[in-house]
Amino acid sequence: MSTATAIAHPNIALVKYWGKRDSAINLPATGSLSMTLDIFPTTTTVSLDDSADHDVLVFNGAERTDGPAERVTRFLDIVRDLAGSALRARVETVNTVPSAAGLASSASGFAALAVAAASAYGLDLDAAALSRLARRGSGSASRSVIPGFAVWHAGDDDASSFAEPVDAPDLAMVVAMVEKGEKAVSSREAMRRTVLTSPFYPAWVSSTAESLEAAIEACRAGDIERLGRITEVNALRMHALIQSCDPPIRYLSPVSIEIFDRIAALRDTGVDAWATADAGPNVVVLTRPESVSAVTAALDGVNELAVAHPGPAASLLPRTDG
Ligand code: 2P0
Repeated sequence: MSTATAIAHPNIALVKYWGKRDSAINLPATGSLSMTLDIFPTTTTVSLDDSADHDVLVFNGAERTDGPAERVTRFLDIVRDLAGSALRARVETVNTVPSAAGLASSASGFAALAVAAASAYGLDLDAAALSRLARRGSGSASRSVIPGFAVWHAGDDDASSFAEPVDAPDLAMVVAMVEKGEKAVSSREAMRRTVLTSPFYPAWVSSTAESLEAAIEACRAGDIERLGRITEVNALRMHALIQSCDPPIRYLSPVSIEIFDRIAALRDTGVDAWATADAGPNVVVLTRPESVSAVTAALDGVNELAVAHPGPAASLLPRTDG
């Protein structure tokens, strides 16, 4: 029985993915830029089972038969199609990132699943192909396959929509955990609602495409200040966009806003630090590695904090069963 285990880490976007051009294959409306973290790994084992007539998902020790299990089966169907296999699988996943709290748990989850499932089903895929495959599970997972900084090219079809590495200056992130609970509206539903109802959506698409080009240029030039400014502006534009849906959605809480204010005040004292937030109230601060302690001091007493640096590619773990 073929089995494989993979590990992957979440990523935080500096220029965000928000809105799909094609939801059937997760083609994004724009490209995006992210840093894969070195904390909060997801470890996933895929074991093929020739006697089973359905897939099994065990998530953090508990068997699931609801939405996440159906999403895993739909993803494995794509892998089975590529591999020409009908075998069902047992998927055991251990996720250390607080799930569904806007900290990219689906990114590390589907990146680890893509790498483990590709191996278990005998597919030999390069990094771009793994990124494309992970994208089918969750858009942002395309970037968690890649180490460090990654650009996900929007592309115009399945073949051209994948992430690849980009050179970047030395940076760190401080994650401020505001809440760990499940968010009220999933990113998937919120993106759908945004595309359908926000009058600002076309402006988001055009301005994000411009921000992405500028951010890649800043990355390659090592221009941290420019990259940081683009990161914070893009995050606040995304949250303004999300708030403009009908019915509206608001992910940032009063504590999140307070953190953005504290980071702006810290910047006024000469420290390079910029805030961003994904589809939830947690805030992530981009900074220079030498300024991490200034950032954590500025956030003292507010939150549970975690410090992250650029992390590794999603990868297979050596087999331990001999
Ligand atoms: C990002 N987010 O670029 C943006 C910023 C959240 C806010 O990608 O529907 O879980 O699975 O493709 O990847 C979260 O959306 O959505 C996300 P699907 P995904 O990181």
